[in-house]
Amino acid sequence: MSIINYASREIQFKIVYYGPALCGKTTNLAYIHERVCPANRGDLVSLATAADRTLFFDFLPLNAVVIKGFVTKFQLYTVPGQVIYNATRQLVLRSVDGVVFVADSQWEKMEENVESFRNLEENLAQQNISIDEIPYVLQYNKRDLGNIAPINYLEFLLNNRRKRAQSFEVTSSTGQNVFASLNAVSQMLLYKFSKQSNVTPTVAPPAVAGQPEPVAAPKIVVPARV
Ligand SMILES: Nc1nc2c(ncn2[C@@H]2O[C@H](COP(=O)(O)OP(=O)(O)O)[C@@H](O)[C@H]2O)c(=O)[nH]1
Ligand SMILES: [Mg+2]
Repeated sequence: MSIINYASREIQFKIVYYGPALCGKTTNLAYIHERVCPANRGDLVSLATAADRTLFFDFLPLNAVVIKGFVTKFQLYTVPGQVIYNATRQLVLRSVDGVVFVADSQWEKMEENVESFRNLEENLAQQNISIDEIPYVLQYNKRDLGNIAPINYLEFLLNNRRKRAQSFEVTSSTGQNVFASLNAVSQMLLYKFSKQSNVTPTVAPPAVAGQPEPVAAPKIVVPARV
């Protein structure tokens, strides 16, 4: 649920990057963090085990669009993907506004992808949220690797609901389509918010270092250099 803070004149949206272990969630956030100019973001907090897996969450507020004088902030979280950390995933999912589901495109990860998506649905249902109500996009990540499933197959497995989600071919280690997917879910959130609150996003200051040109509202970020 978006939070409106009248004192600081901010609206906060929480976006959770969800997916199986090692699918590339932390890599997404690290890339975004690196490319967004420091004035528009906070610190990236990553708690990792010795095995280099996220234990708790990454957190990245991105200042972006101004809605009727309120600055919108996007807080980006990742969940730990391992099955045993379901309690942590439920905690991180609390009050979620939007989801980026990151699937690992490698053939041997299909079962884990499907299981993780099902787990997302279950954990949302615990909060009385249906996956069909919440803005989300799908990422098919690691498209640079050789042993990957074709997009059609991933769509068949993960994007088979009546209302199909936007999906992106991503290589998060190089940043390909990382911002495209973030922009897509952000726009969905802003659109939903505008409809509910009867206000329209107006100004979108450039959020990425080295990109002085204005960004068309309601996009929040654009890819920087390649
Ligand atoms: N080749 C390739 N490796 C990736 C990509 N995205 C992530 N990785 C690697 O996959 C491993 C797990 O990534 P990480 O972001 O920690 O996964 P997480 O558990 O979902 O947070 C790391 O070694 C990353 O460098 C990608 O697009 N291509
Ligand atoms: Mg991680």
